[in-house]
Amino acid sequence: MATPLEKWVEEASRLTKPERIVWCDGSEAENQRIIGEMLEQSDSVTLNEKTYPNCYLHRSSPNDVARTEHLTFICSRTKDDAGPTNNWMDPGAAKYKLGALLDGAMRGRTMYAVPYIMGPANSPISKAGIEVTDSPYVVANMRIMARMGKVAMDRIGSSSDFVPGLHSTGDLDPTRRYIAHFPEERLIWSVGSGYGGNALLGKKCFALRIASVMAREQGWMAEHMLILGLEAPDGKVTYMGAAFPSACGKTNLAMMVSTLENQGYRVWTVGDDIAWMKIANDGYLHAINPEAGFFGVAPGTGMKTNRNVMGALRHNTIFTNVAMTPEREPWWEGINGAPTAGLINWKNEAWDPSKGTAAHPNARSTVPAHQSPSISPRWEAAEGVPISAFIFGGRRARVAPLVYESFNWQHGVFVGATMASETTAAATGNVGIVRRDPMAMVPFCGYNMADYFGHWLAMGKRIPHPPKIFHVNWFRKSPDGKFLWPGYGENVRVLKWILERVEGRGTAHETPIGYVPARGALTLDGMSIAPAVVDDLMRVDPEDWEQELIDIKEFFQKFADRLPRELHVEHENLSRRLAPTGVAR
Ligand code: GTP
Ligand code: SPV
Ligand code: MN
Repeated sequence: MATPLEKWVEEASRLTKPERIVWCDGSEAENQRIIGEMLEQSDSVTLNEKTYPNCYLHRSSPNDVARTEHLTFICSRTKDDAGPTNNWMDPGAAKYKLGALLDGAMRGRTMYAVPYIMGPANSPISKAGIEVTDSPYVVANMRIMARMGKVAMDRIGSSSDFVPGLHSTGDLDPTRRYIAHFPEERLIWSVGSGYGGNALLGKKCFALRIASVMAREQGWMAEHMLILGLEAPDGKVTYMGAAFPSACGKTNLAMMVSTLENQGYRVWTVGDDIAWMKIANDGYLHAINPEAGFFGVAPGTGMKTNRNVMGALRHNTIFTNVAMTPEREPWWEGINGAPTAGLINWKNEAWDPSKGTAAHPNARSTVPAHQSPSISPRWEAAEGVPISAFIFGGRRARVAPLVYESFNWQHGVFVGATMASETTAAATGNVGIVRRDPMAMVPFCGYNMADYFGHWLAMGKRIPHPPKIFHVNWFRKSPDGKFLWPGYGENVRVLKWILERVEGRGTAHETPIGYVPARGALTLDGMSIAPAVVDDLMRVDPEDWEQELIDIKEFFQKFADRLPRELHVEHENLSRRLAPTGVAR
């Protein structure tokens, strides 16, 4: 008798009609075979075997270099269940439309059946999935990003407790590209892209869009958050989760090289992109990293900004859309000084500075998590790690101070729900436009965000020891367009203040938007920064915030009656705090 897993793969193959089906076991021998197929079938090369052993460069189609949010759909039964921040398609219509594109899409190709687990194999918080795909590049990446193969087959066995995902690169034509999620069925169909979050279905499609729906139904949380442990001089490690939008610094914060290491402060990495969290018996929210690798942004990463990331990607790494030196080493803007002669750009052409950057701005590396020098000894702990602080943040050239603390959980949910950030190259479209991106989840929430805010509010009531909620902004600029804060390893100074606030120490100054560090509360020794710049970083300008109030109100109106009333209350509270004289607004 066929198992539900076998039956589903059989069904997928009836639709896509591959020449053969290969069930992946995850072994090293199989991996080498699949990399061989990747090198044969796509624009991929082996990098310098001496300096970058077992590393490869894959060049994707130039029209397929980032997530495509306008082609991503939540196919819930009703449009209202997808909500105003998602694209919606009727599930039947989606099956019909994508079905036509998937019909025979794997003719003459191999279908790889990739069973996988999101989370440590022995964790009760983990979940299983299967991805069938016709892309060897996707298989090789899934092997790094998830626990793939036999371990997942053993777990799934004859059960039907897995999330199925059907992926075909199709013809890579963006007019025939769709990433569709069926939340009621817990099903994913993706066609027409071979890139990142569009194609590695365990990541954004399952671990965020489908998992967010499951989490709400089952009383847990699936968030676009890094997980880090901050070690203090006494050796105690405090865990924090931070939600920043795509390409806004999660990987760099999670893997940071602390500039306060000489004072005993050190950062340990548990995860860099996604957190699954459940309330544990100790009354804390416990987090696991559902992923097994990092799919990190390359540009901007160098020995000066992040030695840990650079150390991690020296072996067993797949680079995507980076440039290559004549020595066949990977190269990108920010890696280490000026480009050398003879550089090949990400499109496999001789580099010509007049034709743009050598590496694509969303070029990435796929690295096994355990290769990071900063990996936490508890990163695979079955019970997860207890979270003491949540940190929201984004890219704001203006308005948002370096760091502030919310007054309480409900206010913290308002801070997360009203987050805004300048758009980045992680998704196609304009870069640098400020948009509201609540909890960094706008591209990843699988249901109506008004209900998602309601879920956050409800969780706060259920967690006996809820994390304190903070907001940071590493990207505030001076009027001449320069970053005011050096960022990267210096961000540990902000984490140290957050830790002190969590422990009831650390002095703060109350502002209408929350608590900012009191003068002198932020440890700045060993750093050259003018006191006036620190004041600029902390400034809460009432005029800017009055404009925020207007923008937030407009954003909230999208959700109409479905928005929890607590958020209206918080909007009124902020409005009142900004106008202590009681001027009506
Ligand atoms: P996703 O993988 O898309 O979710 O991105 P992420 O949030 O993990 O962002 P990542 O850490 O990869 O950083 C994105 C870009 O921001 C890179 O070019 C970094 O070099 C840059 N960056 C990260 N942290 C800082 C910082 O503290 N200051 C400044 N100025 N830039 C930063
Ligand atoms: C993001 O865009 O938030 C990423 C990269 O982490 S991708 O996997 O392409 O979604
Ligand atoms: Mn991300």
